[in-house]
Amino acid sequence: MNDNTYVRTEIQDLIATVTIDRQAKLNALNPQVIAEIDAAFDGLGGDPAVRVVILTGAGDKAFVAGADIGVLATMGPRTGVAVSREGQEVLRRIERFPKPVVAAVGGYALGGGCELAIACHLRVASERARFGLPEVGLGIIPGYGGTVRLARLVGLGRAVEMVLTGDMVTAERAAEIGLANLVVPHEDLMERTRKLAGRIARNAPVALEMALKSMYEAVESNMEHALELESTLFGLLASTDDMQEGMAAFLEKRRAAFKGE
Ligand code: CO8
Repeated sequence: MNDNTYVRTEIQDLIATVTIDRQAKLNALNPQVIAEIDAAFDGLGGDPAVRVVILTGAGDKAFVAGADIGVLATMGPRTGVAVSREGQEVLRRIERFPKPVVAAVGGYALGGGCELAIACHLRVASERARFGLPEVGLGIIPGYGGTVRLARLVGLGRAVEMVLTGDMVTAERAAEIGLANLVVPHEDLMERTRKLAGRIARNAPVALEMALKSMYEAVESNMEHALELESTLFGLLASTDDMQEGMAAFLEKRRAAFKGE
């Protein structure tokens, strides 16, 4: 449906797969790639044929090897802020996307690529995946939310270690510290990611959206507000046909057929 130069989208069985394909540069993010990722997500939020999104990088070597260093090398202080903010906005959109977004990481997820994976809700890593934030070796810091989000995922101590050393971590280590949700054989990456996405897609779409909203707002706010929001969203779901269907299906010992209403 959305085929740009570097980003293509395929939709099948309620799952949209968004593939970043700039293999000659290990899928590095230049402004066009960032804009095309944004455009790819445009239609997916409101498309009832999509319940889960998989984000991946083409080829065998990389998810995304970072922001394009050739572009970064030309920036000045003002453009530095601007390119950082533009990228942050797209990643923020992914983080707050109303449908679950799963990153399938089959190789390097470095710098902006690691940050992109972290902005997704879940990460499936192949055994070849390598995560890292090597920015300080280039004289910069992570600028797409890496200094903010990584600590929430793996804890401050581990995040500080990754950012200050710039060292890559293996898929196995990423799973140990909570950076990857699952590690799978390289050749099974897309199949296993689709399987996970499929398990999620079977659930009630509005409940998925409200669950994400409640969890992500909770980590950004105080306990009282978060608990109140959870109750409100919980109550809201009682107005959905899908709640009636989900509970009826349980009581009638059949599989629920959710409509997202
Ligand atoms: N940017 C531009 N080009 C890249 C990048 C990148 N991040 N990564 C790889 N490439 C290019 C290489 O230059 C090379 O191009 P060419 O063939 O034209 O010389 C091609 O991709 C293949 O790469 P290699 O030959 O280097 O492949 P290797 O297998 O030898 O090495 C590595 C793979 C280890 C991944 C290596 O390519 C590497 O170290 N890449 C850079 C990784 C990196 O430092 N990433 C962080 C970049 S900074 C960043 O992401 C900041 C994010 C926040 C920005 C906020 C403000 C904008």
